[in-house]
Amino acid sequence: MQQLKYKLLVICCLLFMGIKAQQKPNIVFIYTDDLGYGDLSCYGATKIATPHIDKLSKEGALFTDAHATSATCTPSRFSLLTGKYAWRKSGTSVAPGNASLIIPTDAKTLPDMLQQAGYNTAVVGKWHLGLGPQPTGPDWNGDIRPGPLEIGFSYSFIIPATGDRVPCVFVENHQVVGRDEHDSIQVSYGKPIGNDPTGRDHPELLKMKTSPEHGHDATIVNGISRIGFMSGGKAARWTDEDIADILTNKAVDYINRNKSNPFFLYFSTHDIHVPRVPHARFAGKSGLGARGDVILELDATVGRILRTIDSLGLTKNTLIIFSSDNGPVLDDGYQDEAVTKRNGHTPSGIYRGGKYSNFEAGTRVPFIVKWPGKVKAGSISNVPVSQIDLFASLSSLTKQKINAGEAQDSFDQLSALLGKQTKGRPYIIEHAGSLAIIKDHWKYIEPGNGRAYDRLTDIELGNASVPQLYDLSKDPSEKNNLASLYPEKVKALAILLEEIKTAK
Ligand code: NG6
Ligand code: CA
Repeated sequence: MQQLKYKLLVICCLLFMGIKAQQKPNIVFIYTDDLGYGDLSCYGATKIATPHIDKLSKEGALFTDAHATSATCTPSRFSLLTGKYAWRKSGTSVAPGNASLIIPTDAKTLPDMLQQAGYNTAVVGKWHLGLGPQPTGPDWNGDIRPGPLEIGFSYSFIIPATGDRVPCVFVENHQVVGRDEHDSIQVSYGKPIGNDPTGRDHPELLKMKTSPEHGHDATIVNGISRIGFMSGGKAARWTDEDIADILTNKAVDYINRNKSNPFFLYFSTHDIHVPRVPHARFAGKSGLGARGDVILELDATVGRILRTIDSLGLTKNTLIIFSSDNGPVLDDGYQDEAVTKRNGHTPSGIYRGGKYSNFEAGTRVPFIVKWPGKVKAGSISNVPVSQIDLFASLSSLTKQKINAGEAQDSFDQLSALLGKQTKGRPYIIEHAGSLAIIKDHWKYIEPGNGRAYDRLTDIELGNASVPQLYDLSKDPSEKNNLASLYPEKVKALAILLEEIKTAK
């Protein structure tokens, strides 16, 4: 009898532990590249329809005041994964394709924290945070480490940098996929290397012309010239048309493999970044040129991820967050008809600027959160939120402690991120050529010596030698600089920004 009672107790405990383990929600973070505030129909786009992402928003909360930390990729991703603003650390601006890993392996990262909480963690897609040791960078022909696996990911399948940078190969865990020891990969961001034709010398070989003066005219891979020189690794080189499918397949496989345990998938799609090369299924389908076509491709990708989660019965227990690493750009180096076929589409929505800009469109991005039963379906949240807070908020969700010195800039904003109408972040910091701070709808951009306008991308960068102050509640498009009218406001915001900058 005693023995039977004991057995029953053990069974109950095991069952209880099983239920508890299952209760931890899976977390899927879909991080798109260069998708603008106005690029989705759920955010008001009328020239393009994104039904799958719209569905995600109808089933969750759509945020109107959500921000990437920076107006380019590398610093936004650094901040997201470390909970520390990239501008606090030098060497975190847009990384070349052969950069060393810029996240220190001894720093506590978001995936470290989730691993500690019992999650299997994966990155699938664009990395762009460097690989390999300082100062040599990665050994493309050997073991590539440190990289994602050394900073908290259990599995990785990545594009090392961006599609427009060499080497044009995927890296799975520590190895280049399809590596051939008889055809070693060499990469150079200085002197030309190898005998592959370049876009500069052989424009007749290109299937997509580069824009004049942009630097995308080095080694040609798949008929597209890139930033940087590459030789060898012929069997490993990607075909751009297939990238979205390959990444989505890897993400789907990962979800399938981990359906019985809590997982965190950082799914970092390459669409909408240049070069924009849609699969034939999407080519010409948007009427807006390649940029519109890859938005459709991204939308289909999101649809597949949602269907996978559904078909495995994981929907209820999966928190999905969808966002972008920075704002939009039309001409980022290739003549892909993004400009000529624009047809009135406004990637930045009502906001001024775009990628690279201090103005709102640089960092104000789409942000959608779905978690059935926890986030009200079809809700819209206007509270200010920032991607820097995912670290502390997900720590709070998974009941992990953040120690002193870890994730110093990340606040627990879980309730705001789950769409509860709390106040949201007390202030937002934006980072492009200068730093800007928004508090209570007042935005201050600190003076700097950067250019006001970039001719190549046709983007207003928002740099000025004088302080700028905008009242976003009345002037969301930042047309009227009110700094000289409200010097006290300028002073107060400048002091607050300075305090945050110097905080240890
Ligand atoms: C810029 C590239 C641009 C893009 C960007 C990185 C030039 C002139 N422009 O330097 O094409 O690659 O870096 O984009 O080279 S990001 O989204 O990864 O930050
Ligand atoms: Ca980007």
